[in-house]
Amino acid sequence: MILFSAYFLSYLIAYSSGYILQLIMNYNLAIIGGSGVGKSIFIHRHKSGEFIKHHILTTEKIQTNITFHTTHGIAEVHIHEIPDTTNSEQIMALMDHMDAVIIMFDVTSMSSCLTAIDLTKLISKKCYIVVCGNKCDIPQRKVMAKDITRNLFFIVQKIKYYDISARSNYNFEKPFLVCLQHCISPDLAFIEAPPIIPAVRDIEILQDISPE
Ligand SMILES: Nc1nc2c(ncn2[C@@H]2O[C@H](COP(=O)(O)OP(=O)(O)OP(=O)(O)O)[C@@H](O)[C@H]2O)c(=O)[nH]1
Ligand SMILES: [Mg+2]
Repeated sequence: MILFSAYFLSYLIAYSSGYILQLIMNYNLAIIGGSGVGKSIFIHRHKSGEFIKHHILTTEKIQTNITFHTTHGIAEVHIHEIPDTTNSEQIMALMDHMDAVIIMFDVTSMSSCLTAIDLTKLISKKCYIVVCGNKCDIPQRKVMAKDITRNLFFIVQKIKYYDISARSNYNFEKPFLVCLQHCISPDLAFIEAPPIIPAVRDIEILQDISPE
């Protein structure tokens, strides 16, 4: 095995059991947003397929690795959950080491949306951003997709926004997909589905208001 790195990417060349050369690309991705918006659950859902109903309070930055099998090879994504949205200097220092950022808010909480807008203003010049409004399975939403896109288009013309639900799996793969498309290639697709265990109960998405 040979390990080296360049421009935030490192490539691990390894022989698989079938003696086929595999290229493993490493990326750092931050997931940041107010407390309780669903960052830990979203990461856990990707890793194990399971949806957890209780709040996993994250008190300090934690790192989790997820492997994605893509049409452009294997991507090892080092996901950094950042629970503190208040320390701008620390956030900006962390962004120096990130290839992309998912800014998450809860569509039932206007204050979490305002935090996401502030974070986008702070980070947008430094890092590629995908903004996600989580919990869109809940019918009593307070923030519509147009509220966030209208505010954010003033800041970043080409910002990507998705309604998502870690519970119902709506647009579940989109945030990681677009980050990897940005890092590797716009035509990248996943070739292996994550191990999704069906949500606790089927929840109908009442409205599809994502811009895409
Ligand atoms: N209905 C619904 N609830 C969700 C969804 N995603 C997460 N939750 C719930 O939201 C709560 C908080 O989720 P966490 O992932 O622990 O939140 P967090 O953003 O990691 O919070 P901190 O670590 O405190 O910053 C939990 O009770 C989850 O079950 C979703 O898509 N829909
Ligand atoms: Mg957490």
